[in-house]
Amino acid sequence: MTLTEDTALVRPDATALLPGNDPVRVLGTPAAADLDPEDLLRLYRELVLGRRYNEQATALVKQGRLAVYPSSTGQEACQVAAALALSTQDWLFPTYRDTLSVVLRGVDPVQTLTLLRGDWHTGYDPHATRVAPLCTPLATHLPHAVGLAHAARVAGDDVVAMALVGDGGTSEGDFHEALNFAGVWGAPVVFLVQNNGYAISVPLAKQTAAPTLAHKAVGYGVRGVLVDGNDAPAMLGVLTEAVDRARDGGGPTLVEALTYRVDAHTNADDATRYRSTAEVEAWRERDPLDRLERHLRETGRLDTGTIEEARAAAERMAADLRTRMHVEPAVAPLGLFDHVYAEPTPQLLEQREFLLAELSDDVEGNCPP
Ligand SMILES: Cc1ncc(C[n+]2csc(CCOP(=O)(O)OP(=O)(O)O)c2C)c(N)n1
Repeated sequence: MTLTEDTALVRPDATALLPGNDPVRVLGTPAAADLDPEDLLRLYRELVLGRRYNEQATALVKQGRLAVYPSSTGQEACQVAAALALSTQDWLFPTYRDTLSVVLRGVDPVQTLTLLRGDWHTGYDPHATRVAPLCTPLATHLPHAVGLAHAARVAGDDVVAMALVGDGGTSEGDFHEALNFAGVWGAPVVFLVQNNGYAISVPLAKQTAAPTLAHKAVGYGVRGVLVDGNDAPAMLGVLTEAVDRARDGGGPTLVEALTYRVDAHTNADDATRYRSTAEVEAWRERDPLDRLERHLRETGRLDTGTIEEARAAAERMAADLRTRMHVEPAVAPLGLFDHVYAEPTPQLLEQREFLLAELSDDVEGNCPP
């Protein structure tokens, strides 16, 4: 057998891996009629909650209670579906923009926002919650997700990892290394790329020449799927299928969700400097919450009582978050140095001593170590 023939034997069928030309869409198609009404109502309630959570967190920045908040307004269908597609034993690997997914996985919202308040490395226990810390360096969490998923499989544990990343993050070396390892090992991992059109001010056209971000999977032997990220039922369907496939040994999937960041990158960004109001308005027309609500009303599956109930639950969550975020947290400045390395470096110890000396000089005793 020649080398070429040998290679041909192991080469995956590229056409089976390629994303379809059209993104998967469910709402407004006959397929929508087949969806479980309970699932649709659950999605609706979570979207209402998610929108309110984003509004409240954004307000907390203005009130000085959060240092920064990268909003996921407009991307809630991705956030909700990512959380709902996972089972209890699975792991979520979020970025700074994915706190809504973290909350919907069951992590306390105040603990979720601890990093963005600037109090501590992370406010929740990743092992207990099966949610990795919010990742700020782009894409560095993706190899971690693959490693965890692969290790779980080797150990015989039933675990799938879902790793979230933005369109800009797909240009990072870590993204490519993670895809490569996931493909080679057939790791039970799902990559959800939320393509919201921009990496801060850099539009997608300046980010990549690839026809779609889902195509990036194919070079690594990973399946790529393109989905309308503002269609909540489509998102849930595609992600659930990808998670089930990974769990059954079918290997990794990369899902590219076409969506839009309606707010600025963070409160520190002025988005009017790089995109037009008309563009934002056009995307507001495709708002994931409005679309699902309209669909449910038109098909007679949503009554006023259910809408009011969903909004009231969202208000209760927001009021609780507001009250608890207005309580001054008890911070221990020296804790900054804990958990950074198993064995602290000499430089870290030196910095710790420096801070200790500064704190001891504080005659008012306002900053107890
Ligand atoms: C390794 C690295 N380089 C640069 C940055 C600075 N940075 C923070 S957010 C961001 C844009 C990321 O865009 P994208 O991946 O599309 O995600 P989005 O913020 O739109 O959710 C950049 C460049 C960073 N956090 N990490």
